[in-house]
Amino acid sequence: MTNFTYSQAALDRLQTSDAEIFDALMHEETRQSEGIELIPSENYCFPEVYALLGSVFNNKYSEGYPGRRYYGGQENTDRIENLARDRAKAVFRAEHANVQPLSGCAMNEAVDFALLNPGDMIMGMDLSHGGHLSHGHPVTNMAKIFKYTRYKSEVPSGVIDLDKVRAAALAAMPKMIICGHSSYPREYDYAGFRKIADEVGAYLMADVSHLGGLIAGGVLQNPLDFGFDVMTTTTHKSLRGPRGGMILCKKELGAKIDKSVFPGMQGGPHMHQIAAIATTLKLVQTDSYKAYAKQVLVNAQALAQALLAGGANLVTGGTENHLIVINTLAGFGISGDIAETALDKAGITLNKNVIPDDTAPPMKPSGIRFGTPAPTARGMGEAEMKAIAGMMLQILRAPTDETMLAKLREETRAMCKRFPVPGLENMQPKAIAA
Ligand code: DSN
Repeated sequence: MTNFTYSQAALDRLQTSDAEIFDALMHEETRQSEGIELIPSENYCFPEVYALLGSVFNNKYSEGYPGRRYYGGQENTDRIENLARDRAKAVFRAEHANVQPLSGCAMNEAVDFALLNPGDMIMGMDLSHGGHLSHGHPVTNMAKIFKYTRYKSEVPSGVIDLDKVRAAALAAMPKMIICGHSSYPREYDYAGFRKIADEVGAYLMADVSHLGGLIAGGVLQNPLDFGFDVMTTTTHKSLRGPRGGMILCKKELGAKIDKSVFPGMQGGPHMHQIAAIATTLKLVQTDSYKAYAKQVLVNAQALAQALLAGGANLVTGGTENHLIVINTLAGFGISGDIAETALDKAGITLNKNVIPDDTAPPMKPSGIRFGTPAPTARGMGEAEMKAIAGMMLQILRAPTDETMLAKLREETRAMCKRFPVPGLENMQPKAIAA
C-alpha cells in the first residue's frame, strides 16, 4: 500500500470540495461505461495508468534528462524515465527513444525543428486522404514555418501509387517525407517510401500514432524495420497508455531530437505521464496484449464485412488496420454530421470525417470514421461487431427515426453491461450523481 490511498480518499475529498466537477466525472464514467466507443483514436487505458496519472509524480519538476537534470530530487524520476526509454526501444526495436513529448502534435513539431530549417519542404499525406493536421495542413502554425507538399491515395482503391509519389518528390525535393495518417484504412509500402526518400535525399519519418499498439502487438509492420529515420507515436490510442507522445529514432539523430524536445519545445516533462508510459510499455509485452492487438484487427474485419454486406460504401473498399471510413453521402444520402448525431443518440460514438477529395466542409463532411481498439479492450468480439454493424446500418438508413434510436439505445446499453470498461468493473450506479 502507498501512504496515501489516492483513489477513494481523493475522490471523497473531491466530492466535497468541488461537487460540480465530481458530478461531471461521475457522468463521464457512466457515459463511457454505457456507450459503445468507436472513435478509432480513443481507447480505455490500462487501469494501472489511472494509478500513475493520479500519483505524486504529478508534483515533480524534472527539466533535462536522466542523470542530467536542472533540479534535485530525481532518483525516482530518473528511474522511471530510464525504464520508459529502455522499454520503448525494446518494444519498437528502436536505437533511441524520447518519451517526453506532451502529446502528438508537440512530438511531430519537435521532429520537424530537430531535423529541418525554416522554409524546408516536407512531404506528407493529404488530409482528406487520411493525413494528419500536424503533417502540414495550411491552418496550422507549422505551415507558416515550413513548406509542404502532399501525396494522395488512388480513389477508389486507396492504393498509394509510388510512381506518382516519386515524381512529386523529385519535383518538390522535400527534406523530409512522412508516412502516417489518422484516417487511412490501408497499410503503407514502407520499403517503397524508403527508396524514394533515398533517391531525393530526404529524412523518412513515420507517424504511427494510430498504429503504435498494433505494431507493439506484432500485428502490423514496424516502419523502423524498413530503415525509417524517425517514428513517432502517441501513447493513448491503440497502445492503451496515458495521453502522451514518443519519438523513436536512429541513434545518430538522438541528440538533435532530445534537444528539440527540451529545451527546444517544452519545459518540465510530465513525470506522472512518463511513469504511466513506462508501465504501458511493460504491459504491451504480455501475451494477453498481443492477443488483444490481434483481436482488434479481427474485429475490424468483422465490422467491415458486415457493413459491406449491408450495402455501406467503405472508403478504399475495406480495411487492413483497425479503422474504417464510410462515405455516408454516397451510401445513405446523409452527411457525416447527421450520421454522427443519430448514432450517438443510440449509444454508438464515432466521428464525422472527410472522405478523399471531399468538397464538403469539415463540420459537415461526407463520411464517418470509426474503429475497434476501444470495444476490443472491453472484451467485445466478432459477434458484437456484427451486432453493432446491424445497428449502424439501421440508423444510417433512418437517422431521424427517434423511436428506433431509443430502442437501439437500450440494446447498446445492455451490450455494454456485459462488457465492463477495464478499471470500471466495480462501478456502483448508486454512486453516480443525478
Ligand atoms: N485526434 C486524433 C485522431 O482522432 O486521429 C489525431 O490527432
